[in-house]
Order: sequence, then C-alpha cells, then structure tokens
Amino acid sequence: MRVIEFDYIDSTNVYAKSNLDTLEDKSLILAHRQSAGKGRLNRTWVDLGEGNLFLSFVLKPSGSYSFCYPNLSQYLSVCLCNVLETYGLKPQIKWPNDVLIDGKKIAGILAESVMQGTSLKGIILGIGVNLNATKEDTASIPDKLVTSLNLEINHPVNMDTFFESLTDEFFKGYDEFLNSGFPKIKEDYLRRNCFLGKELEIQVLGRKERGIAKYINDNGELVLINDVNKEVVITAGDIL
Ligand code: BT5
Repeated sequence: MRVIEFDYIDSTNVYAKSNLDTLEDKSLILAHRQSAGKGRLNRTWVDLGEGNLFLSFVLKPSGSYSFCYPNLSQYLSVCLCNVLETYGLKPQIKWPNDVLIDGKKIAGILAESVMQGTSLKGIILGIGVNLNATKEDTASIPDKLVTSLNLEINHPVNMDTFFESLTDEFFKGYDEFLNSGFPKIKEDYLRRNCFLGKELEIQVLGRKERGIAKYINDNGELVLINDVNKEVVITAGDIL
C-alpha cells in the first residue's frame, strides 16, 4: 500500500484519474487541502480548512468486471461507521452512502470507474471526512446540515490516526468483500440505516420516484413501494 501525500491539490480523485496508468493497485492519494473537491453529479465537496481528510483509494482489481464494484462506496460507508463508532458516535447511513451524525453530513464518498473499451482500468474511491472544522465553517454550506468529528466529540481530531484507522479498516475486509459483495456487509449497513420505513422522494437522473422505503436487496439497491403498491427498484439516485 503506497501513500502519495499532498499539502495542497485540486482534487485527489482527479489526480488519481490522471495518473491511473502509473498508480499501483491499493495506492492512496491523501491531501491536506483540496481546492476543487468533486461531489457526485458535478456537485462540489467543500474544504472546511486544515485538518480535514481528503483521500482517494486507487483500486485495480484483477479479473473480469465484478457485480460488487458498484457497492464499494457502500462498503466504504460501513468502514467509516466502524471507525466513527470507536470515537463513541452513532453514525447513520443515508442510502446509498452518505454518513450522518444526528442527521448532519460528516462525510461524502465519490466512486468513479475508468474503463478502457469494455475492460476496467481502475476504480477511484474518494472520501472526504470533516474532522476539524468550526461551527462557522459547517454553516458555510447552506444547502445541507453539516457536522465535523471534532464538533461531535468536543476535541480536535488527529488526522494521521484517523487516516490509519480508516485505511486499515478498509483493507482488512477488502479482499473478502470483492469475493462476497454486498451480502457480506448487508447486516452492518442496515444496522446503521436511517431511511427504511420512511416515505421518500428520490431523484433518479431526469425523473423523481416517490414511495415508502421497503428494503435493500442483495445488490445494495433501494426498493420502494409506490402509491399503487408496486415495487420500484432504484439502482442509483439521491434521496431528496
Ligand atoms: C459527495 O457528493 O458527498 C461526495 C464527496 C466526495 C469528496 C471526496 S474528497 C476526496 C475525493 N476527491 C474529490 O474530489 N472528491 C472526493 P454528493 O453526494 O454529491 O454531495 C455533495 C453535497 O454535499 C454538496 O452539494 C453539499 O450540499 C454537501 N457538502 C459539500 N461539502 C461538504 C462538506 N465538507 N461536508 C458536508 N457536506 C458537504
């Protein structure tokens, strides 16, 4: 496992993508500050100052494309919950992979796969975790309730320790996850869910789906029951 560390970068995911050819499997790109952090669907990940985590896992699994690659971001959300619990917190997961503390977003995960023709060149799994931010910093993101680990535990957080715990936790179960896929983490994922049983509106590309969140299937997809009592399977989308 090789760590490439930057004091300052535009985006750890963009760096990983641009250098994918030369990066080894399981390389880690770590930055202390990030000026152009990417979220999903062209959204932005805001850098809340020194001491926060900006990290990309570079994964180059061998063999043919596996059914479980789309679930790697859910796997990482479970790993993050395991680490946050060691700080005495009760994290929750909002489908598919947002991690919240008391309804406030503490981290974001962006998975990007790079293909060459029909073969997979690599997967870049980026994660930003707010570890050390002020209340004012968190309030600078107007469209979301946001928190940071230091605000939840009332003392500063050591970034190196957190980085080690998270990456150890990730690689501890990674090979097994590649073999077994979502069912391996399903119970740990569901234990933290904050959405089942609720009436949800989901943005799915250009349309919206509405219904009661009934269950998560073995592919990590969300199954809704709509107003005509029909099951609707959502593979990717955003809970509004
Ligand atoms: C995400 O997107 O949550 C994925 C964010 C991934 C960031 C990491 S940092 C390392 C790596 N390198 C990158 O360039 N990216 C990855 P999404 O689900 O689209 O959520 C984005 C939304 O979260 C924004 O529109 C804001 O509402 C909110 N947000 C932005 N910055 C935040 C922050 N620091 N803390 C909490 N919420 C934030």
